[in-house]
Amino acid sequence: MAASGLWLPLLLAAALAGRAAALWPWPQYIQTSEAHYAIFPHDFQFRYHSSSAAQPGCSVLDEAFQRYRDLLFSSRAWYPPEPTRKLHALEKNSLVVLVVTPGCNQLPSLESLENYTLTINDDHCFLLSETVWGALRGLETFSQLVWRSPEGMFLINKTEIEDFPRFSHRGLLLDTSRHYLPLTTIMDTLDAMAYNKFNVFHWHLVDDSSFPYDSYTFPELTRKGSYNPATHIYTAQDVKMVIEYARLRGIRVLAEFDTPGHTLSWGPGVPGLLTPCYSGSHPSGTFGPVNPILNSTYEFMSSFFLEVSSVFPDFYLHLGGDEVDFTCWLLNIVSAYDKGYVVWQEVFDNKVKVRPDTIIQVWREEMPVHYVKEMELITKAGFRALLSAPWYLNHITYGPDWSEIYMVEPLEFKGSPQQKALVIGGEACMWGEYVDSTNLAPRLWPRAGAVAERLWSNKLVTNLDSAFKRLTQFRCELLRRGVQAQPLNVGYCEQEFE
Ligand code: CP6
Repeated sequence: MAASGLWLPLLLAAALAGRAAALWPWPQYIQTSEAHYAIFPHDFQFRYHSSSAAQPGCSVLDEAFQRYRDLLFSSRAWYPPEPTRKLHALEKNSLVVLVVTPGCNQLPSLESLENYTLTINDDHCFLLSETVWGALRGLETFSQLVWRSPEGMFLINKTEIEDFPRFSHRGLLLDTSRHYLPLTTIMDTLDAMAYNKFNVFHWHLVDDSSFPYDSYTFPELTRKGSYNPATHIYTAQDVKMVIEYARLRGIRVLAEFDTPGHTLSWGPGVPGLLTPCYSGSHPSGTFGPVNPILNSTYEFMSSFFLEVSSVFPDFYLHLGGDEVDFTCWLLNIVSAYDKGYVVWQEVFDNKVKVRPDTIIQVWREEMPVHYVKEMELITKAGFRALLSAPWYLNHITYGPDWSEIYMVEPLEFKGSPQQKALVIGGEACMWGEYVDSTNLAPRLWPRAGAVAERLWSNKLVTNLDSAFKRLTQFRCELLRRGVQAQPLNVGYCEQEFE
């Protein structure tokens, strides 16, 4: 399909007509023209094609139609303006959606297809996708294509887009241990993730600082380990809500329960779990990692991971494994719960025996080797890899740091095509030591967008001028949608204070 020279994977955005210039992330193939059509908000419709596998009642799409209708039209005044020139109306004043494979009530997975084609011409305004997840991506693209004339008309250019993600795991890590993040903050972040076509929320739920996950098997964990068990916890109902909110946006929830290090907050709720530290022959009152020499540790861990394996329905769980001395841990990570696992790179570096289908997440810049080399070693050993090392959004500097994030090429390491195919994607990380709900959004956006485009768009989409212009516009669109995204440089947005 993408054969002819008419397809333009790498256009300079400025040369593009209308609002196609603002697309973020950039689609795989796009053809667009100056010709455009008017959309009339009062009776515009998203409609299911009669042969679509998804039909009214499909929660994922019914709710997405409502969200995108609101995003497009609700906060914007519209009085049919005096037509100053003749405009063609959008065909049927509708976007017709055809999903090939049913699956409205399923969860997205690592294997989910997200491809779609969007056709807007004289005869059609049509979104075709294999799955509902692809339809969600296409709806987002559609919403970014609509622009307004100076007279206030809603317009969309004649456009043909064929799109699919370069990598299937496009994640964002939030840390809810160092600072508790209210549910509304998590949901707002999930919305902004969907605008960027992110598809994995890596929920670093617990850590040394606090234990907000309310376990029903071990309620003492939050009672003794959360900042405030009345207010600063995630109940079973909260977790369910987050998972469903994410699902409706085509986002998986990858829960991390980091062990055996980073577990200080677990200690008060589970006596004997942590290794006591000694000064001379007396316990010093401080604790190390989870104590590997007690059978009770293994019993606790089995029960705890049995619980979280069923509370979090995604096939994958993140087991952590970072920043801990492995010399006393001769532990084979067990796989009794029909789950796949993601672990931090130390598990690989320390040669811990893991299942061959384990996913290794690279987070260290330089140690024990540069992250590019680490990607080579992990894939050479036959493991799948996730890249995070260059994408620490909690690191801030004065200046346009998004461009460094943007220019990372996840496959730049030396290796065979088979090795490259083992890189399933990457994650932007927002560690929480200095971040809570007051500063999360501006620190994330639009910088996380640089990661989102790197993981979605074609490898050849690396033009910084184009990216800067589009990201600047996209940031204004984020503001319009209520995301407190920080500026990329001097300038202003038309709708800044709306
Ligand atoms: N917490 C946990 C952290 C970090 C990691 N794990 C971390 C370490 C160094 C930097 C950023 C984050 N705060 N549990 C490492 C994966 Cl620079």
